[in-house]
Amino acid sequence: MTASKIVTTLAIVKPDGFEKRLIGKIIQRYEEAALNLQAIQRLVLTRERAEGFYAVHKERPFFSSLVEFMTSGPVVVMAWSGEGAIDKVRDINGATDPKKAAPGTIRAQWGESIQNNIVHGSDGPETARFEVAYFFPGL
Ligand code: FUP
Repeated sequence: MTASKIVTTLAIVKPDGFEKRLIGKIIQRYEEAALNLQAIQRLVLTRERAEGFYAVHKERPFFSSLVEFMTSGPVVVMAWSGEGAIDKVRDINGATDPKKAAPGTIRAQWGESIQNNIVHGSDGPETARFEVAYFFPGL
């Protein structure tokens, strides 16, 4: 038997998702994928905290606009665990560009642009560890 591996990933409802009142629907999608909510917080990111979170993108042309957007309103940060949690959240979220996201995904349904794409999900095990610890150092 293959041993199952429980992992924890970070998901964020971005300011556009908060403004559209999608928090409940987004949580429902992750729960329907048998993921378990480990931690959740509603907060408004400071510029410094948003810059630190997206530090890997700091040389990219979209960085300042992205930080501006992520600090423009409340976000909901959540840690979700389960088998394959990282991939499950990314599959449910859909491709970065809502126009390219598969039908039925969160971004296809509600995203408006590559930047204003409703949700974030960690993109791999290392990123997930960094991102979960960034918001929930106790986990
Ligand atoms: P994702 O892993 O799907 O969140 O996408 P990336 O890590 O490639 O990008 C992180 C965030 O940067 C995206 F959610 C939105 C933003 N971004 C832009 O604003 N413009 C771009 O061209 C690419 C990404």
